[in-house]
Amino acid sequence: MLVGLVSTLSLASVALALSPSYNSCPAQPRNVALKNNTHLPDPFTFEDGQKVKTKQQWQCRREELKSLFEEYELGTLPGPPEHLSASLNASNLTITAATNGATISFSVNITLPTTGKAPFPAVIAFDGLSIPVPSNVATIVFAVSAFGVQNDPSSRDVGTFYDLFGHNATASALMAWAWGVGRIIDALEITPSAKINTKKLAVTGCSRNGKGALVAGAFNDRIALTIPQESGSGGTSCWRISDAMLRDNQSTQTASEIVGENVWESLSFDQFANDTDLLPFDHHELLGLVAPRGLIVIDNSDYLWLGPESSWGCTGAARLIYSALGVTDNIGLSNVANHSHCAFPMARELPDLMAFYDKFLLNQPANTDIFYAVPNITLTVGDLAYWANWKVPKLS
Ligand code: MCU
Repeated sequence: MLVGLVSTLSLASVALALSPSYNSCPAQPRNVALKNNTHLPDPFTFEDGQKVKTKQQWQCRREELKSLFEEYELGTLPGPPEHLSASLNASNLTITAATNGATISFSVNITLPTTGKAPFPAVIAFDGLSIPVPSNVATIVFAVSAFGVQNDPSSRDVGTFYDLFGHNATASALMAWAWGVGRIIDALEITPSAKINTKKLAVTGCSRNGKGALVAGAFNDRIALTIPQESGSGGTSCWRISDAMLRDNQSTQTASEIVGENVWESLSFDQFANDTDLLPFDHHELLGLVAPRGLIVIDNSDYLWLGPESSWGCTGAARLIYSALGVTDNIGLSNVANHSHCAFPMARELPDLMAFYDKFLLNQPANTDIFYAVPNITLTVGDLAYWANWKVPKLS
């Protein structure tokens, strides 16, 4: 057995360096007066009515949206633990985190690439990989279902994350995983022998794990590329558009179903299950939290349950946020049907994914102007002008 290499770090002193926070932003509201809105809420208007006109103001609006997502849908994302250490043993990186007198350990499995030069870019894959990864990019498997269990409603507060934070933690399973991703990156940063370039990290997952990959990308600024695959409701679909689909007799997953199925959302989301028009946000803004970083949505319109129309409209609205920031091409959507759930159709979609890997992990120029569906999707439950009924500013 190889002798493990151990690195430790007390994170309290470097917390600021690890997660850039926008100190110049006003205090973020956790509670707002809920208003009925049958459109997707305007990303460019603060809760107090002020307009977002600059990129810097967008950073503050982003902080505001993060707080609202924490309060009303995903639960609180805790800060870094008081202590964190990492030990590398062959391909296993074991991370130990301690805070408030409790300690947890969990391991991720690293497969280094067969070509390329260390330190390597890497894809963090939730519960295993279901997309291709280039031969010069590493893969890091994070067993999310043990970290935040997601079998059914009885999984609430079960898993390694809750062993650390206790049962008063409000974080949903998706938010628990996002916290775990932050700790994996902390561990990689203090473990150069793992040979991973922490400036070139992607996160991916399919289906329920795709919902989680999106949340992890949204809440971790150190992720360069986010790849949610067939994530559906709770992922790249918008709650309001999915409800409109269901009203139109397209049997897709909605908030009213999801709150009873599993623990992907926090309990504070229950109040919106039958009234998503009251939400002060929708998932175009969750996607928008990833901006200006890379984001490619991989979809499959064979399954109505995944809400292909909802994901299409929602990602289209998110693209307007990227446009306002002047980086329209940093978000893509590739929806190719005729294959089973979570099976990646290589021949058609590999070039799309490769373009995003090239641009965001491999420093290669690539055309990421990719936004299409085969077969084509037309919004039947309200077009983009209806859903995104706000003005898109050119942020200075
Ligand atoms: C698309 O992800 C989920 C879906 O939200 C669930 O309703 C269904 O039960 O499982 C899907 C999944 O994770 O499939 C692997």
